[in-house]
Amino acid sequence: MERENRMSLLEQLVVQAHTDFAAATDAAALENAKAKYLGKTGQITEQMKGLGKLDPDQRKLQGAVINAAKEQIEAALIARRDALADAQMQARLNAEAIDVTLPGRGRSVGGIHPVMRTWERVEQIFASIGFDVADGPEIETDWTNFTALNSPENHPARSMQDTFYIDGADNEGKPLLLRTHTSPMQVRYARMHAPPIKVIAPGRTYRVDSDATHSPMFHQVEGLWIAEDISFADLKGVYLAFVKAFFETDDLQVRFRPSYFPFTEPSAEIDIAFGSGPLKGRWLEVSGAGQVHPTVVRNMGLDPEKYIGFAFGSGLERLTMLRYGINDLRLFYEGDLRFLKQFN
Ligand code: 2NL
Repeated sequence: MERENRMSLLEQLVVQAHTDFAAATDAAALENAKAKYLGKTGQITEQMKGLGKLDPDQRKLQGAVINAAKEQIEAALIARRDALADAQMQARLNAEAIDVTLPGRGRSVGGIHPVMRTWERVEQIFASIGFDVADGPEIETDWTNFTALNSPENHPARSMQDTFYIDGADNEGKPLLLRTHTSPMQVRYARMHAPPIKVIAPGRTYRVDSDATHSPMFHQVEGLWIAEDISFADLKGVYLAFVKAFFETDDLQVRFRPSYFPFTEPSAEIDIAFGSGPLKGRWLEVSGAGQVHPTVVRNMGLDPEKYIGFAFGSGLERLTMLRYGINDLRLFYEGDLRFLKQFN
């Protein structure tokens, strides 16, 4: 009688385990359900523990019966585990369904910004005529950006309205600022190299200025040539060679028009005029230039009685606009791919 009861209890456990396993909809729930039967204090385990109290004959019989039930529960568990794993895989396959008929995405390739193209082109051309390329800090000291370049102490360029100042100061307590031109790099370079010096300094520059024709960040290239025996004619020759290479034509003229800069004396604006093409015959301003002021030569650590310097500065945006016929500076900074893709 007792045996019959136990058997029916085991049968009930098997049926109950099937039901519980079926009700488990994920792996964690299934393992919890498993513990109820096969865990340390699970019902099948408890049945096993009870065997010790039986006499040997009964223990053998009853043991076999419990084992059979245990095996059925284990089989049900494995079947349910497999079913859950299959269902999970199926769900994943559905979610990650790949439509092999879709075209490939391809790898999108970045392009070079037109101003950077000009930058690279300018470096390449000047390198080919013997100029070194110098690169330096965009955060500058008041001395290298202004004082060394003969900028008067009370000049408006030094005001907060025209120059971006940085919180903090250099180790002499002087203000730090975003360079307003790349000439401070020329000063640094000249102080580190012995003449003859032939160098260009291209790079980002910053001014508090923002409208249709001015950007607070823009690019410049400045050139510096210091030697014992050069003249304006040499500067003119180099600049003419540069613009001919840059604009890929010999059919152009260059003229120097008197102007003023604090760091050069005398100073000039350089204009060019194409002999053909859409801009034919119009004088176009492309650069400032001049003989480096004796004070600036001295600030470079050189004797102005011995050395003569010539320098020029051009806007890379301006050169780019002339080369490609771009009529609005703002196009460079908007990141509109319809514009940018035309240069790649
Ligand atoms: C401009 C003005 C110019 C220079 C740049 C220069 C650099 C040193 C010494 C003397 Cl280290 N001069 N650079 C000279 C004359 C004109 O450019 O605003 N150009 C767009």
